[in-house]
Formats: sequence, C-alpha cells, structure tokens
Amino acid sequence: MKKIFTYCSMGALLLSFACKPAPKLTESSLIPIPQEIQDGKGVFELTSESGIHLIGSAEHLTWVGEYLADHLIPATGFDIPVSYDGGNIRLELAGDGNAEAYSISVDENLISISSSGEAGLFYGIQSLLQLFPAEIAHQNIQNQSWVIPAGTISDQPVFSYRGAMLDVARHFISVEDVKHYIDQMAAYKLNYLHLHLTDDQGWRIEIKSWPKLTEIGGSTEVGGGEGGFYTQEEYKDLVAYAADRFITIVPEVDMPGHTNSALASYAELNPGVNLPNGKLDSVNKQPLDYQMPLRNPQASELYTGIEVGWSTFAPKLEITYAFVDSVVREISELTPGPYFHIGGDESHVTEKDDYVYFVERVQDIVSKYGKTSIGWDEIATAKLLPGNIAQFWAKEENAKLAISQGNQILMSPATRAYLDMQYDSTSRIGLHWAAYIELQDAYSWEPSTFAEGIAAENILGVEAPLWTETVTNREDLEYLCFPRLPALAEVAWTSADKRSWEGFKNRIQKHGSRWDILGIQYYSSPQVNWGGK
Ligand code: TNX
Repeated sequence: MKKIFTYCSMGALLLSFACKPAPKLTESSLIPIPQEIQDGKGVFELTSESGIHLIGSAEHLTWVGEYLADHLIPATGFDIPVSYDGGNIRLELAGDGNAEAYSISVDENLISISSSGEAGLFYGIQSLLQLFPAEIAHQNIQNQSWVIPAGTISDQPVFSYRGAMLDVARHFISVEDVKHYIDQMAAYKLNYLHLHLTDDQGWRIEIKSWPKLTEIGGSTEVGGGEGGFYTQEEYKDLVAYAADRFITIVPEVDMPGHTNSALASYAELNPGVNLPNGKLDSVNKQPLDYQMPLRNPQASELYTGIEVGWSTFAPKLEITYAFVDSVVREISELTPGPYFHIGGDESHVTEKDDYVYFVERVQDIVSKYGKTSIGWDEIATAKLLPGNIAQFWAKEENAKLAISQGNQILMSPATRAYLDMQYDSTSRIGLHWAAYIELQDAYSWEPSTFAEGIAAENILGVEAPLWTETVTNREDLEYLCFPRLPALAEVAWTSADKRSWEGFKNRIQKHGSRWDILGIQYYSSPQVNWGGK
C-alpha cells in the first residue's frame, strides 16, 4: 500500500494553518535533475527562527552563505542570519574529491548541504532554492509557508565545462543584461560564459593600445544601431560578477575571418592592393615573414548586414601578429580563466595555407600569455597545440581531426545546441539554416553518442551559443534562451541514464512559474503544459 505523508504548517499568518499531503523530494522539479534522489519522512519548514550555519573555512564561504540568505529573505520576510555559530541550514565544506559535487540531506529539523568545494556548495544552494515553492523568487513578502520535502540528494556533473555563449558583437548586450543572464546560468549550474566579443559588425572590448577598435569598430551593429562596447573596467566587473557565481568568462576574438570591424578601424590591417608607382608605404617597412606585394591599404567600410565569411585579416603581414599580440595580451591580463577563444570559423576568403599558418601563430601567442586556445572546429585543420580545444559546431570531420591530434572537443552542434535557431517556422525571431529546434530537440540528445568517433573521453563539455543577428533586446534573448538553456544545462550536467524528456517536460513547468515572477519572457513551447498559461 502506498503511504501518503501529510504535514501541517502554520504558514506566515496564523490564520492559514492547513494540512496538506507532503510533497516528495523525488517528485520535485529540479533542473538539472540530480544523479541520486531519495525520499525521507516529513518536511522541513523554513521559519523566522531559521538561520544559515557555515562550517569550514574558505575564501568565499561567507559570500556563499549570504547569497543563500539574499535569495530567501525577500519573499519570506524572515531575518535569516548567516554565522559560524549555528542554524538549521548547514553549509559544510568537508572532504576532498570533485569540488563541484555536493550532497543535501533534509529532515524535519535540519537542512544540510555539504561539498568539498565552494562551487559544490553553491550548486547545492541552487538545488535547495529550486525545492522551495516558485514564489521564493518574489522580491516582496509572500504570506505562505515555505516547506521542502525530506530526503537526500547526491549529485555531481558529467561534464566539467558547461557553457553558454553570448554574441555581443552582432548586437551589443549591456553589462546589466549580461549580469541578468549570468544569474540564470548560475541557477542551472552552468560554469563558463563565452563572450563572442568581435565580429564583422562590431568590436566590443576596449583595447588601450588600439583605441580605434572601439571608437570606430564599436560604433554600430546589425541593422545600423549605435552598437557599444565594454570598457576594460566594465569587462573586469563582469569577470568578477561571474566568478562570484562560479562562472568563468571565456573571451573570444574571432579571426582571421569575421574581422571587418577591426579592418574598418585600422587601414594598415588590410592587405591592400599593389601600388602602381612601386613605393613602399610605412606599414610595408615592417619585417615580413615572406614577401608581400607592395600595397596601399585602405580601411574597409563598417558593416551592418548579416552575411558571413567575406572578411579576413592578412596572414602574410607581420603587423597582423603585432596587432593580435596586443589584443591577446590586454584581454588575457583582464581574464583570470584558463581559456582564450580565437574563433577561426568561416574564413572563406583566407587562402587555406595562410589560414593554417595564421592559426598556428595565433595559438603560440595565446600560449605565450598563459592561456589555452579554444577555436571553432575549423581550427583542427591546423596543427593544434596540446590541450587546445576544438569547438564542434558543424563539421564532424574537423572534430575527428582534432581528436586524431589528441585534442578534446567542446560540443555545440548547431542542430541541437544553437539557441539562435527558430523553434519552428512561426518563431518571431531566429535563423533556421541548421534546423528548427523545439524544446524536445534541444533536450533529447546525448553528447557522447551524438557523432560517431566523438566519445565521452574526447569531450570537455557542452556549450549553448546564442548568436544575435536577430536579437535586439533582453526580451528577444529570453525568448530564444528560455526554456532551451535549462534543457541544454541538463544535457551537460546529468548522465543520460538519469534523464528523460517526459521527466524534463513535467519539471520545466514550475520553472515557467518562476520566470513569470522574475519577469523572464520565455517561449511557452506547446510541448509543455505551462499550467494554464
Ligand atoms: C554560423 S557558428 C556562425 C556565426 C553565425 C551563426 C548564425 C559559427 C562558428 N559561425 O557567425 O552568427 O552561424 O547561426
């Protein structure tokens, strides 16, 4: 016989005393779904007597405790202290092993989250927040009870790199909107934010030694809007904001193609045309690796369309590498994370040999500044440095080339992981050159079996890119990213045997309620019953 536990709660108002069937931990709406969940007996109720008890010592432990308090106080109205002295919500740093793994145990008196690392505690907190009613996301006091089911959770990610990408080049995205996105990434335990900082239509990061990149190259965007860029101070602020939430920024400077904004900013980066009078210009006096025709470089025009593959740096010119060196040096100095993304996609007008030469030299520059290169899958046609990563988006043969060189793959197959693809032919924005990607398509795939020859051990992780040709504001971004971002976060975190579309489809409903409270304007996919919406 099935036993149904009930619980009785006082609620926030004494008048609202009520007994209800106790919720079950195994029926909660966690995304990503944890590896192991077991039901216990009864419920834990958060009350005005609750407090957060920190155990252990680490640089950010207090911050992590305060993060939890900040997410519980506004809706409950309780004054929840954070201390090392006691409290019925325990955050404990203990043991060693995977710093992203965590466990939670809940009984009627105590919630205990433990991990060997602060990141794991942070992920435990994200799970805990999802266990409360969606109303916990309100910024003002809600008169209701705050119970969560008893039981235990034991969890850890399958992939160590769980990423999202924002293309801030096609349309600029403000610091405030990027932070808002980071908050949502954190809720789904994503840990890398790749910023596509440059493209034909815009240069979005201040480079002090080449100031015209942002003065000119940052001055517009797709459709002719005013563009924008991050000062170095703003970029550092983003890096710190993300780091507080255990998210590492991966900066991308896309090259040698997708470079028109730089070519429009500095004439001397253009290959130029032969000079009829045979005179050398000042740029041509630079030492050359191999002979170039005499040239008369002109800056290109700024570009606000959405064609790809028509621009290129000049791989035979030394000034190109002096430029790349300055850019990589300045950005690397601002970026504590291990990776620098060098782009490398769709360089259709770069000679094949020049492309390979360019990628190999740029990898060396990145390595000189202490970073590991990531590049779109085409970079695997060059000789990759050990440890460098190829980001699979289109061509399986490129991914296999990288694997045959002993390098790992970041999985972003455009047919599944591209957040800029339309859901279906009626979607109000988005592209569809790779596929229409409904929620089920974004969810129902497994990185380690997606392509023959790319096995689990070859995969660093999964990343969901948002290209912004059709994305002009936060509402557009949210329409394309929600609910697909959480689907891809679960693909990256949870092992295939623990995931199911049916389960996900049911769990995502509650997240819709949370997004309604947060003002996130998600796409209400017809594949989900959003509960009357
Ligand atoms: C291909 S994916 C591109 C981007 C476009 C995107 C649009 C990749 C490495 N390159 O330049 O923005 O398609 O979906």
